[in-house]
Amino acid sequence: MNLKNLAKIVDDAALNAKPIAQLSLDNQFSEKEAYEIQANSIARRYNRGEKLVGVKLGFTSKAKMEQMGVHDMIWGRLTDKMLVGRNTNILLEKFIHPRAEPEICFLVKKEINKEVSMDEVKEYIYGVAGAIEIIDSRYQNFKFSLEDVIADNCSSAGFVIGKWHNVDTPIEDLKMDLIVNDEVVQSGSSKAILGNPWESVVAASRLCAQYGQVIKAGNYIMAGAATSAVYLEKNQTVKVEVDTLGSIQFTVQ
Ligand code: OOG
Ligand code: MG
Repeated sequence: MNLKNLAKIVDDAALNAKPIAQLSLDNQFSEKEAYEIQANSIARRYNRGEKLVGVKLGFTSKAKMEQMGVHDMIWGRLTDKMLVGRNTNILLEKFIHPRAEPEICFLVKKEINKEVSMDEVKEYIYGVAGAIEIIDSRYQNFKFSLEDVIADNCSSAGFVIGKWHNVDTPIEDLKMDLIVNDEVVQSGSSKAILGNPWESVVAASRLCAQYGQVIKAGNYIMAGAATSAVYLEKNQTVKVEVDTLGSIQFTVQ
């Protein structure tokens, strides 16, 4: 089994918006190898001119772990091409079967190149914002093992960031609603994210240090969803409202 070949398979699937069979059905690979596949697939994006702009965490809430049937936290990479502007349209045909989920995003102030503790984490962060993540598993029926989803860059496909707020803005227990065409379809609290979304920054620092990934100043860290994700359809207006952080929205065309 060649990890580079598997990386090409997931990358092509993302590029062409064509679903693939789970890699783990025909290949046995470890979690560590899954991260190598991810790194190789993202290297292909860098070769096409995409830039790393941050990292995301996945399965930081019970709601997400239960929805997807997995048991552990994962991390993936965000590139500039995935950043979606607020109030813009996304084209459904660019994705396979996209879903949206409510998140919190952090803007990094000081390079994170080691595991940081909860006591010092705020020194590394410039601001916090509400956010929406668009995930789009490259696997048929959005079904995968933990190794599969890691190899597939944790389903990352897009992210929309709300207005930035000061790092001292309380974010430990904010109501987070996912609203589609004026109907609340998911409702939760930021507390669902590891008990406190700041724990996601600590976890990102630990996981990235473990895999040798530096998180640079100016990069984003997506904390992971507070609720289950919902499928997107044409002509939807998708909005996330995060209590004092405000709302973020986009439309689907
Ligand atoms: C994997 C990505 C999980 C989150 O916020 O928990 C994730 C998936 O659900 O497809 O982004
Ligand atoms: Mg997410």
